[in-house]
Amino acid sequence: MKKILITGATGQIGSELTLALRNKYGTENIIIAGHKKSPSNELVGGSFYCNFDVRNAKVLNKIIETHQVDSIFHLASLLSAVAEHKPQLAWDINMNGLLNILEAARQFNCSVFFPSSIGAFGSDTPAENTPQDTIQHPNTIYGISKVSGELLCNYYHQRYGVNTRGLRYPGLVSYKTLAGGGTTDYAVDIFYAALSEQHYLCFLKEDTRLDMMYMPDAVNAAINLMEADDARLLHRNGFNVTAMSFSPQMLAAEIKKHIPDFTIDYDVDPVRQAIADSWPRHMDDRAAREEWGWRPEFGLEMMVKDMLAKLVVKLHLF
Ligand code: AKB
Repeated sequence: MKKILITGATGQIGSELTLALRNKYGTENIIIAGHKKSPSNELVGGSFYCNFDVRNAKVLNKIIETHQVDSIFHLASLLSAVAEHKPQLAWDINMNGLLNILEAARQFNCSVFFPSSIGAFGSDTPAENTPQDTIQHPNTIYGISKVSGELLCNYYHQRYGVNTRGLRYPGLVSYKTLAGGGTTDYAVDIFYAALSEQHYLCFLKEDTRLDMMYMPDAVNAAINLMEADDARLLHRNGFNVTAMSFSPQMLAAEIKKHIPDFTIDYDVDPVRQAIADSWPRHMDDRAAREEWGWRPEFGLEMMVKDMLAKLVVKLHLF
């Protein structure tokens, strides 16, 4: 990877992946793209920033050609809950955006990273130890776009030799940028509420256990997969990766160890609850461990401690 384009750079993953890639590959070699949200000064940090919609293939191709991009981290997409409210728009952005990226990659010989999700599974997938290769019948538009995205990336590799690689991310917890429109967003919101009000009203049921990961591990996973030796990869797209599995009740109990007055109540949102109920509780990520050395650093305890420490500084609560 010499010249890297990151789409969706202002989002939850993008805002941290950009900084990590910049540290590793140099400011001048990172081109960041956002659309709806303005980038912070920290995010731009001397890199070239462009504002464009990934559905605009002409602009995308021009950026890739002008900057001689050879690798694309394609993060721009609508998340599960917001997609359920705007299914046609979600399909348009998630699928046509990806198709434009893959076409550009084919034309300009770029590698592509595509983040899939636990959303690529459905209710008839085994929820415990969810295998790498298993039934994928999601019943959300987000999940359908993710499983289609995995297949499309595989197709571009087989048919055109495009170096596509991707992960199935679980819910991601981070302090720099809020998630937005996802089903697992509660696991970020809860920290802000715990610190500011010592109380959180959760939109998922207390025992809804899902795979989760702290952002530093998510960022490392993306970079390590893209740098992995091609000869070792039996899979390419949709690698299961997980770091922990917890429910709102379990997360609240861990936060309470640090904020003893913290309490949680539940006001369940039926749309997000139905989505969560169709997702795995714990994926088997052995393929990622064996094929490119996946190994997460953060478990629940370490993550909660780090999140609280970082947010205390961010929110000036000391
Ligand atoms: C969401 O909740 O939509 C995402 C995801 C798990 O893909 N965080």
